[in-house]
Amino acid sequence: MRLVLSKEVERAISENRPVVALESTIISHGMPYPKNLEVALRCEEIVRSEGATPATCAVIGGALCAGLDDEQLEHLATARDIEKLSRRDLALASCRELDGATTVAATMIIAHMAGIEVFATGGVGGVHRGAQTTMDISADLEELSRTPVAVVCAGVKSILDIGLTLEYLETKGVPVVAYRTEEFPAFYTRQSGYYADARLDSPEEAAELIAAQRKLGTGILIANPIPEEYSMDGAVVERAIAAALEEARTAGVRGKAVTPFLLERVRQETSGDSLEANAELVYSNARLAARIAVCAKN
Ligand code: PSU
Ligand code: MN
Repeated sequence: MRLVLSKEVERAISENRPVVALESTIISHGMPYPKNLEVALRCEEIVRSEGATPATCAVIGGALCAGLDDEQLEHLATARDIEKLSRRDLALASCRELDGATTVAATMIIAHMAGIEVFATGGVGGVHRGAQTTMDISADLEELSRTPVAVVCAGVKSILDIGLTLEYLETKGVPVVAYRTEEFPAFYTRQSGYYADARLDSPEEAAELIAAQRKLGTGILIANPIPEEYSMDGAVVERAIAAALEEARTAGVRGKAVTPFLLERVRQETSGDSLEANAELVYSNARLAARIAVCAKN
């Protein structure tokens, strides 16, 4: 497998300057065009404005890429034949010289290969509702248990079973910390009814935790709640999610199609409000991740 760093990312890493990885499944499969491209570009801008270098990750022509140019971002945002790639798909995508968007799991792998320790996204995958029978558990959780990259997210959506997701992470030895709150957030809302293992109040504290965790070779989940002014009404979100889950069940959606299907249906059910909230929480995560990356190099 070929790892390709953009010039900018390569230079930042060789000079030991802060770099923040960004994922691409959110671009190709998590948001519609043109919002997806706008969000991808804005995230890079935010990371730069905080003094770090953005490294959006994807697979292009079979190469594992960390750092993309605007043309590549546009390709990921508009082309219809972009595969969704998680850990199990990377080797095949490489052999077949595919173009693909990377999930949290696959982005962590590329980030780690490149020497990047901090990664910002919107939401991570988790244990799906009904996983007791479907066994649908995102490979993101397994990756967090084996790859030392800190993932800044806004918690997980309640399309998942949040309680079981946290149990799974505990079993796998992944620290789950919340930023400036005790509660583990539920993506569109700041509340989930579940607690994180610990609260962090500054990027410095997060950087210190990352340095300590490095010795264990395990990832960290840093949950940064959606900014108050953009958080949604929990009841509205729950209704949309219930409708989406019911539809996925009757349509018999399976495997890696489940998460994109649910995300798209929830977006439609909330008439686009959720898309705005989604964009804002990703910006907030990119900013926090950049601040953490900067502290980690000081
Ligand atoms: N959850 C979101 N938005 C997303 C995803 C999850 O709120 O875009 C994407 C991420 O790329 C995540 C992936 O890594 O879905 C998880 O997919 P799966 O459940 O198939 O592992
Ligand atoms: Mn799945």
